[in-house]
Amino acid sequence: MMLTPPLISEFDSKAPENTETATFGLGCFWGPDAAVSTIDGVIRTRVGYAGGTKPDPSYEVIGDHTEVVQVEYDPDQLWFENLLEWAFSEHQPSRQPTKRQYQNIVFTETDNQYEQLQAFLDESEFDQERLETRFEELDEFYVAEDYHQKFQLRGKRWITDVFDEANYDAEAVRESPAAAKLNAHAAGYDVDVPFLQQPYDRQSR
Ligand code: MHO
Repeated sequence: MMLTPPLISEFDSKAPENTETATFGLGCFWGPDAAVSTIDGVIRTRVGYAGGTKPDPSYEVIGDHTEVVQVEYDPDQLWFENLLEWAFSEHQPSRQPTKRQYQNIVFTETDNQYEQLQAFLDESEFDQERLETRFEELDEFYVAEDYHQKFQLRGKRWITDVFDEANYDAEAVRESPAAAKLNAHAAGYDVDVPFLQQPYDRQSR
């Protein structure tokens, strides 16, 4: 597979401009960060802390917050309800970790998301009595430290060197649509990464 600076910057420059965000607590945020990027229509991701009251939480001093992934998606390609289906396939709704840091929380950010959540729960077969997953309105999202973002890219020099060559700093990598797809790929998911070219394609013809 060949990755070059122009391939990633071109892919990023073509990202849809109109996006919405959705935020989920689904355990240690490294995992869902990579997993959600496999979905077509997921444009960007970032991990952080939400759900608590402590101002300016950090990984070391998280207070009463929970690790969350924030997903930026294209509403023309994907509905919040599709992300709910994904979120419920990623966790066990009848179990809730005792540690607040890793709890399962579905946040809603708009009335429309709230309505989609109600519709999703009404149609679902979950035993409502045993549903431990929390539902909350998102108050504030605090972005996590750079070293937690796109965690599966850590040590994958064939990817990170190319972002360096393209002059992306840590924040630009975090916000990069290309980095999100590559993060899922690096985690071992079968994800469509349209800008990854097979190096011998041309020669073999
Ligand atoms: N304790 C785990 C989870 C980290 S996650 C960012 C680890 O260090 O691998 O909470």
